[in-house]
Amino acid sequence: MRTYFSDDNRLHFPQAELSGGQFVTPFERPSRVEYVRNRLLTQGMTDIRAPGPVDMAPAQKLLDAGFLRFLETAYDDWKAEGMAGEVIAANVPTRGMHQDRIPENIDGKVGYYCHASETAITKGTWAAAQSSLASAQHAQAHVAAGARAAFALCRPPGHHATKDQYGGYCFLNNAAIVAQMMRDGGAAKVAVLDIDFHHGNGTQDIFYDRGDVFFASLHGDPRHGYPYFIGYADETGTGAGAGANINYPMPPGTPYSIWSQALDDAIAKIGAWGADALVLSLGVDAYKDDPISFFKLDSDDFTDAGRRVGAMGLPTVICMEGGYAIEAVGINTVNVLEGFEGA
Ligand code: SP5
Ligand code: ZN
Repeated sequence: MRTYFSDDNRLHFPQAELSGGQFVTPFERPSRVEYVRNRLLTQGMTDIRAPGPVDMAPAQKLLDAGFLRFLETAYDDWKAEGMAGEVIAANVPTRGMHQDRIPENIDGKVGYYCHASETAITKGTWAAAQSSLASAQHAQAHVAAGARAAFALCRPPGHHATKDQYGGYCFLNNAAIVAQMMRDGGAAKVAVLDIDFHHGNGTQDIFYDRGDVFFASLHGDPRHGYPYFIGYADETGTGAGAGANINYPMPPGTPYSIWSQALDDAIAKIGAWGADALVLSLGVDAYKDDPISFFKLDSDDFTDAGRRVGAMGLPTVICMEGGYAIEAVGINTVNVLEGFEGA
């Protein structure tokens, strides 16, 4: 399987993540994808290519125009306001406040466009987010040209980014944009299967009212884990999208024996729905030693999971999402790819 990967991911590396009331080095850091790249090489998956240029047209079609302008200019606007540090949201529109009036001051604007203040924006964030999307887009083009599957080693990740909000280490929703590109390229029905530990709230948001893109997410129960306010099992889609969204929230300590039942159910539902192409949002933070998650998958389980996804037999674009047990991220990610290829 071919991989697309951009060194420009390194342009995004904030000094600080707000975690437990302290600023820490972000869990989502450049070394994560270096471990994946090295593991790919070790395992002989040496077809690793830099993506060509990003195409922002599909993002502009799917996402909020003001949000895209904000991402592009936020850091410069922040600095122009005389702020000393990185861009971090401090004021957000909560219950009882206006949800639809966008402040002019950058400090207010940041709160409007952010849903999780752990995530900072730096000088290189926009360029890195675009390079991440470029990897996903060129993986999609490779599949459109006839490859069974391709791997986009995306960083920063994307699945928490909505039409108009960043957060959860995500800025542009790579998986969602690729799903739209598959639709535009002729796939009538596209499924996004999200096996990152966290609920794929951004992807759900983008397709919630659409009947042509199915979304399924396996994740930590929002009563116990980020993103906390979304990801419940009763979120099943609306309007034309009714029945095309399925969530599998699971409790702390969930082992592979339970998780894999949810995976099988999601795969069966995607099959019954009649998807003719697949996007896999691949986070490996369901791993037992992940520092910010609470499932108990072992490294071999990721191989088995990859096998089950591969057995669906669909043209597939695999987009990297989370996974923070740094050294194991490489092994677990490549295990999924090897399982997929062996199916
Ligand atoms: C793409 C992805 O996996 N995003 C995850 C975003 C998680 N955001 C919340 C992180 C909370 C970290 N708290 C650390 C507690 C350490 N015990
Ligand atoms: Zn995650």
